[in-house]
Amino acid sequence: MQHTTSSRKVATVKRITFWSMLLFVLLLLAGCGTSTSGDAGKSSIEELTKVEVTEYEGKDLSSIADFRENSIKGPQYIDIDSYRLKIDGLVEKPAELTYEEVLDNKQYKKLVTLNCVEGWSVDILWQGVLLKDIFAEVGVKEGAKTVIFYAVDGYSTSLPLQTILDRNMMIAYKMNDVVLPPERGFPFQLVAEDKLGYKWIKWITRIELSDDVNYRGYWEQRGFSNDAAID
Ligand SMILES: Nc1nc2c(c(=O)[nH]1)N[C@H]1C(S)=C(S)[C@@H](COP(=O)(O)O)O[C@H]1N2
Ligand SMILES: [Mo]
Repeated sequence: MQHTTSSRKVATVKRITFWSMLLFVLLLLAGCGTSTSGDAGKSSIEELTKVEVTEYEGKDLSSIADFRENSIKGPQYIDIDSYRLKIDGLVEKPAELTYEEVLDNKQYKKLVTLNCVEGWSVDILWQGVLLKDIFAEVGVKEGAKTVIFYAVDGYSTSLPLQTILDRNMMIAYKMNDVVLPPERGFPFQLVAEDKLGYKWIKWITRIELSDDVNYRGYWEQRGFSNDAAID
Protein backbone atom coordinates (compact mmCIF):
# COMPACT_ATOMS: atom_id res chain seq x y z
CA MET A 1 0.00 0.00 0.00
CA GLN A 2 2.62 2.46 1.06
CA HIS A 3 4.66 1.51 -1.98
CA THR A 4 1.83 2.17 -4.55
CA THR A 5 1.09 5.61 -3.10
CA SER A 6 4.68 6.75 -3.24
CA SER A 7 5.24 5.59 -6.85
CA ARG A 8 2.09 7.45 -7.91
CA LYS A 9 3.53 10.54 -6.16
CA VAL A 10 6.79 10.09 -8.05
CA ALA A 11 4.91 9.85 -11.37
CA THR A 12 2.97 13.07 -10.58
CA VAL A 13 6.14 14.96 -9.66
CA LYS A 14 7.80 13.78 -12.90
CA ARG A 15 4.80 14.94 -14.96
CA ILE A 16 4.82 18.35 -13.26
CA THR A 17 8.55 18.66 -13.83
CA PHE A 18 8.12 17.79 -17.54
CA TRP A 19 5.39 20.38 -18.10
CA SER A 20 7.18 23.12 -16.15
CA MET A 21 10.35 22.45 -18.15
CA LEU A 22 8.37 22.67 -21.41
CA LEU A 23 6.72 25.91 -20.28
CA PHE A 24 10.12 27.29 -19.28
CA VAL A 25 11.61 26.46 -22.69
CA LEU A 26 8.63 28.03 -24.49
CA LEU A 27 8.88 31.21 -22.43
CA LEU A 28 12.59 31.36 -23.16
CA LEU A 29 11.97 31.05 -26.91
CA ALA A 30 9.22 33.67 -26.79
CA GLY A 31 11.52 35.98 -24.84
CA CYS A 32 14.30 35.51 -27.40
CA GLY A 33 11.94 36.34 -30.25
CA THR A 34 10.85 39.58 -28.61
CA SER A 35 14.35 40.81 -27.88
CA THR A 36 15.47 40.18 -31.48
CA SER A 37 12.61 42.08 -33.11
CA GLY A 38 12.94 44.87 -30.54
CA ASP A 39 16.64 45.51 -31.30
CA ALA A 40 16.24 49.27 -31.72
CA GLY A 41 19.88 49.94 -32.63
CA LYS A 42 19.79 47.89 -35.83
CA SER A 43 16.34 48.81 -37.05
CA SER A 44 16.20 52.54 -36.18
CA ILE A 45 16.92 53.78 -39.74
CA GLU A 46 14.26 51.43 -41.10
CA GLU A 47 11.78 52.74 -38.50
CA LEU A 48 12.61 56.35 -39.40
CA THR A 49 11.93 55.76 -43.11
CA LYS A 50 8.28 55.24 -42.13
CA VAL A 51 7.98 58.74 -40.60
CA GLU A 52 10.42 60.93 -42.54
CA VAL A 53 9.02 63.47 -45.01
CA THR A 54 9.50 62.53 -48.66
CA GLU A 55 8.77 65.82 -50.37
CA TYR A 56 9.43 69.52 -49.66
CA GLU A 57 8.01 72.49 -51.62
CA GLY A 58 7.23 70.25 -54.59
CA LYS A 59 10.64 68.56 -54.67
CA ASP A 60 11.23 64.87 -53.96
CA LEU A 61 13.63 64.11 -51.11
CA SER A 62 16.07 61.23 -50.74
CA SER A 63 15.66 58.91 -47.75
CA ILE A 64 17.62 58.65 -44.51
CA ALA A 65 18.34 55.11 -45.70
CA ASP A 66 19.99 56.28 -48.96
CA PHE A 67 23.30 57.27 -47.31
CA ARG A 68 26.18 54.81 -47.42
CA GLU A 69 27.67 54.49 -43.99
CA ASN A 70 31.42 54.86 -44.44
CA SER A 71 32.58 56.82 -41.42
CA ILE A 72 36.18 56.30 -40.35
CA LYS A 73 35.23 54.42 -37.17
CA GLY A 74 31.59 53.49 -37.82
CA PRO A 75 28.54 54.96 -36.07
CA GLN A 76 29.07 56.85 -32.81
CA TYR A 77 26.59 56.83 -29.92
CA ILE A 78 26.62 60.09 -27.94
CA ASP A 79 25.08 60.42 -24.47
CA ILE A 80 23.08 63.64 -24.78
CA ASP A 81 23.01 64.40 -21.03
CA SER A 82 26.77 64.70 -20.78
CA TYR A 83 27.15 66.13 -24.31
CA ARG A 84 28.62 69.64 -24.68
CA LEU A 85 29.41 71.57 -27.86
CA LYS A 86 32.64 73.41 -27.15
CA ILE A 87 33.35 76.67 -29.00
CA ASP A 88 36.82 78.04 -28.44
CA GLY A 89 39.95 79.48 -30.03
CA LEU A 90 39.79 83.06 -31.27
CA VAL A 91 36.56 83.98 -29.46
CA GLU A 92 35.78 86.52 -26.73
CA LYS A 93 33.75 84.13 -24.56
CA PRO A 94 34.55 80.42 -25.06
CA ALA A 95 31.43 78.33 -24.47
CA GLU A 96 30.34 74.78 -23.72
CA LEU A 97 26.74 74.51 -24.85
CA THR A 98 24.26 71.78 -23.99
CA TYR A 99 22.11 70.26 -26.73
CA GLU A 100 19.17 72.42 -25.58
CA GLU A 101 21.27 75.58 -25.53
CA VAL A 102 22.33 75.02 -29.13
CA LEU A 103 18.70 74.48 -30.13
CA ASP A 104 17.61 77.68 -28.36
CA ASN A 105 18.89 79.58 -31.41
CA LYS A 106 16.54 80.43 -34.26
CA GLN A 107 15.96 77.33 -36.36
CA TYR A 108 16.09 77.12 -40.14
CA LYS A 109 15.06 74.52 -42.72
CA LYS A 110 16.72 74.02 -46.08
CA LEU A 111 16.83 71.41 -48.84
CA VAL A 112 20.53 70.77 -49.54
CA THR A 113 22.27 68.00 -51.50
CA LEU A 114 25.17 66.08 -49.99
CA ASN A 115 27.61 64.76 -52.63
CA CYS A 116 30.13 62.13 -51.55
CA VAL A 117 33.41 61.74 -53.47
CA GLU A 118 32.41 58.10 -53.96
CA GLY A 119 29.82 59.26 -56.50
CA TRP A 120 26.50 59.07 -54.63
CA SER A 121 24.37 61.98 -53.48
CA VAL A 122 21.27 62.64 -51.36
CA ASP A 123 18.75 65.51 -51.38
CA ILE A 124 17.73 66.06 -47.79
CA LEU A 125 15.61 68.58 -45.90
CA TRP A 126 17.89 69.79 -43.11
CA GLN A 127 16.82 71.63 -39.97
CA GLY A 128 19.15 73.33 -37.54
CA VAL A 129 20.78 76.54 -36.37
CA LEU A 130 23.11 78.94 -38.15
CA LEU A 131 26.78 78.97 -37.18
CA LYS A 132 26.62 82.76 -37.59
CA ASP A 133 24.19 82.92 -34.66
CA ILE A 134 26.40 80.72 -32.45
CA PHE A 135 29.42 82.84 -33.39
CA ALA A 136 27.53 86.00 -32.42
CA GLU A 137 27.02 84.55 -28.92
CA VAL A 138 30.72 83.88 -28.33
CA GLY A 139 32.08 86.87 -30.26
CA VAL A 140 34.64 86.12 -32.97
CA LYS A 141 37.99 87.82 -32.44
CA GLU A 142 39.91 89.80 -35.04
CA GLY A 143 42.21 87.49 -37.01
CA ALA A 144 39.98 84.41 -37.07
CA LYS A 145 40.10 83.01 -40.60
CA THR A 146 39.42 79.28 -40.34
CA VAL A 147 36.72 77.32 -38.56
CA ILE A 148 37.95 73.89 -37.46
CA PHE A 149 35.37 71.23 -36.55
CA TYR A 150 36.18 68.20 -34.39
CA ALA A 151 34.08 65.07 -33.85
CA VAL A 152 33.88 62.34 -31.25
CA ASP A 153 35.43 59.73 -33.59
CA GLY A 154 38.65 61.74 -34.01
CA TYR A 155 37.52 63.09 -37.39
CA SER A 156 38.06 66.76 -38.22
CA THR A 157 37.58 69.17 -41.09
CA SER A 158 37.68 72.92 -41.65
CA LEU A 159 36.23 75.70 -43.75
CA PRO A 160 37.11 79.38 -44.19
CA LEU A 161 35.06 81.52 -41.79
CA GLN A 162 34.01 83.67 -44.76
CA THR A 163 32.57 80.65 -46.63
CA ILE A 164 30.44 79.71 -43.61
CA LEU A 165 29.12 83.25 -43.23
CA ASP A 166 28.52 83.78 -46.98
CA ARG A 167 26.51 80.56 -47.32
CA ASN A 168 24.68 80.89 -43.99
CA MET A 169 25.86 77.38 -43.12
CA MET A 170 24.04 75.51 -40.38
CA ILE A 171 24.56 72.59 -38.11
CA ALA A 172 21.58 70.27 -38.40
CA TYR A 173 19.86 68.25 -35.70
CA LYS A 174 17.04 67.02 -37.92
CA MET A 175 16.84 65.58 -41.42
CA ASN A 176 13.56 65.03 -43.31
CA ASP A 177 11.79 66.21 -40.12
CA VAL A 178 13.20 63.54 -37.82
CA VAL A 179 16.00 63.88 -35.26
CA LEU A 180 19.31 62.60 -36.68
CA PRO A 181 19.84 58.96 -35.73
CA PRO A 182 23.29 58.00 -34.36
CA GLU A 183 24.39 56.69 -37.78
CA ARG A 184 23.66 60.08 -39.36
CA GLY A 185 25.60 62.15 -36.83
CA PHE A 186 23.41 62.73 -33.77
CA PRO A 187 23.43 65.27 -32.20
CA PHE A 188 24.80 67.56 -34.97
CA GLN A 189 26.03 67.36 -38.54
CA LEU A 190 27.48 70.29 -40.48
CA VAL A 191 25.44 71.16 -43.58
CA ALA A 192 28.42 72.13 -45.74
CA GLU A 193 26.37 73.44 -48.64
CA ASP A 194 28.23 73.36 -52.02
CA LYS A 195 31.05 71.28 -50.51
CA LEU A 196 31.84 67.58 -50.87
CA GLY A 197 30.59 65.07 -48.29
CA TYR A 198 33.82 64.92 -46.29
CA LYS A 199 33.20 68.51 -45.13
CA TRP A 200 29.82 67.42 -43.67
CA ILE A 201 31.26 66.41 -40.30
CA LYS A 202 29.00 64.33 -38.05
CA TRP A 203 28.97 63.99 -34.22
CA ILE A 204 30.47 67.52 -33.81
CA THR A 205 31.89 68.11 -30.33
CA ARG A 206 34.09 71.16 -30.82
CA ILE A 207 34.30 74.21 -33.07
CA GLU A 208 37.57 76.13 -32.99
CA LEU A 209 38.05 79.58 -34.49
CA SER A 210 41.61 79.74 -35.79
CA ASP A 211 44.00 81.94 -37.75
CA ASP A 212 45.62 78.86 -39.35
CA VAL A 213 44.78 79.01 -43.06
CA ASN A 214 46.85 75.88 -43.70
CA TYR A 215 44.85 73.54 -41.41
CA ARG A 216 43.99 70.20 -43.05
CA GLY A 217 41.30 67.86 -41.73
CA TYR A 218 41.22 64.05 -41.75
CA TRP A 219 40.60 63.44 -45.49
CA GLU A 220 42.27 66.71 -46.51
CA GLN A 221 45.54 65.40 -44.96
CA ARG A 222 45.10 62.26 -47.05
CA GLY A 223 45.05 63.95 -50.42
CA PHE A 224 41.54 65.34 -50.79
CA SER A 225 41.14 68.96 -51.86
CA ASN A 226 40.84 71.45 -49.01
CA ASP A 227 38.40 73.48 -51.08
CA ALA A 228 36.17 70.40 -51.65
CA ALA A 229 34.24 72.15 -54.42
CA ILE A 230 31.63 70.08 -56.26
CA ASP A 231 32.53 69.86 -59.97
N1 LIG B 1 32.73 62.45 -37.72
C1 LIG B 1 32.69 62.07 -39.00
N2 LIG B 1 31.99 62.80 -39.87
C2 LIG B 1 31.95 62.45 -41.17
C3 LIG B 1 32.65 61.32 -41.67
C4 LIG B 1 33.38 60.55 -40.71
O1 LIG B 1 34.02 59.54 -41.03
N3 LIG B 1 33.37 60.96 -39.40
N4 LIG B 1 32.57 61.00 -43.02
C5 LIG B 1 32.22 62.10 -43.96
C6 LIG B 1 31.89 61.64 -45.31
S1 LIG B 1 33.18 61.08 -46.28
C7 LIG B 1 30.62 61.75 -45.85
S2 LIG B 1 30.28 61.40 -47.48
C8 LIG B 1 29.48 62.22 -45.00
C9 LIG B 1 28.27 61.31 -45.08
O2 LIG B 1 28.67 60.08 -44.64
P1 LIG B 1 27.66 58.95 -44.15
O3 LIG B 1 26.97 58.48 -45.39
O4 LIG B 1 28.54 57.90 -43.55
O5 LIG B 1 26.73 59.59 -43.18
O6 LIG B 1 29.86 62.30 -43.64
C10 LIG B 1 31.09 62.96 -43.42
N5 LIG B 1 31.22 63.22 -42.02
MO1 LIG C 1 32.33 60.86 -48.38
